[in-house]
Amino acid sequence: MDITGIEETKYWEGIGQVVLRAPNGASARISSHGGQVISWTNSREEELLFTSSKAIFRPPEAIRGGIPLCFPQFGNCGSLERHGFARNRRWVVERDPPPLRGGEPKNRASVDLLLRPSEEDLKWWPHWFEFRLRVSLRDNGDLSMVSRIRNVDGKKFTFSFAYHTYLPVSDISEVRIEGLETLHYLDNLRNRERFTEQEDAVTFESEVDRVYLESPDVLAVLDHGKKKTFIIKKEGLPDTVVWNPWEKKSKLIPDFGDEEYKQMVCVDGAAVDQPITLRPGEEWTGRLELSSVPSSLSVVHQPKNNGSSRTIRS
Ligand code: TA6
Repeated sequence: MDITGIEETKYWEGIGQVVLRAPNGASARISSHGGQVISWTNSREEELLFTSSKAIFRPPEAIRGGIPLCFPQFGNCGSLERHGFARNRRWVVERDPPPLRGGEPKNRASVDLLLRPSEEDLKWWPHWFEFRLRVSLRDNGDLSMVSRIRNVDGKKFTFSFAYHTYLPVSDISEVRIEGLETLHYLDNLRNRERFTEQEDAVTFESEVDRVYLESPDVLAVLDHGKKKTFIIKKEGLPDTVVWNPWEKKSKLIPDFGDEEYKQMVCVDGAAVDQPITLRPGEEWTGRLELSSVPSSLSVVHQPKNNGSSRTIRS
């Protein structure tokens, strides 16, 4: 595979990793365990994803950090493991995947990974699928992920999905999320009851575990402490999950440090509230693009007209 900017690292306990490198020195590291992006660094080699110091990088645990892929379900329902099994399976590099609809800009370092269900998976979720993930690194260091899920079964199936994105922050008290104002959300801390966001930004003073519905395709996560803003762009992902476990819940998570809630926030592009149904032969695509820009808190954005035009001044 002669794609510039890609190197496959040696296998460790049978778990391979791929490193993508951009001309500006940015990089992304993807593990075959879970098809998970476990590192994304900028041109100054600063890490732009959070990973717990207690993360376990091998089955049967999902890696606590980076961008776990939650499929075929997000959440805890039925017989499947929480957030589905995709993040806990061995993915393979696909050398010659079917072309992406709409193509992909040239000169990008990218890798394609593929997951198909095992016989064991089919016992728990009896649906044949092909899950193709393309991870790309733009020349400017932005990270792009495209998930394509195809129904290759003889009957329809329904799933929910999330890019469970762990973002590092200076201190959770310095963080505000813009773009979710006025939206309805399901509060996982209050029996998934529906509420309306009253604030002009989401800030954190305690545990937050919410699914914002029909959220815009562009969101901003501002970190005043680092004077940095993450820009999240998504497509095919109507919901946004926001999670910070805060102090009490952190102590109950074995592969998470007691104090680590201060240095992370999950902001997930997701399709959760309205699960997706595919008939045989149909394919769903969910795109996520992350960038990190210098910023101050003086974020100015256009009044939302059709919900899409937003200017973020950095
Ligand atoms: O809403 C996010 C969430 O579902 C939280 O309830 C919390 O469980 C988090 O995901 C982490 O889940 P995990 O299975 O990765 O520990």
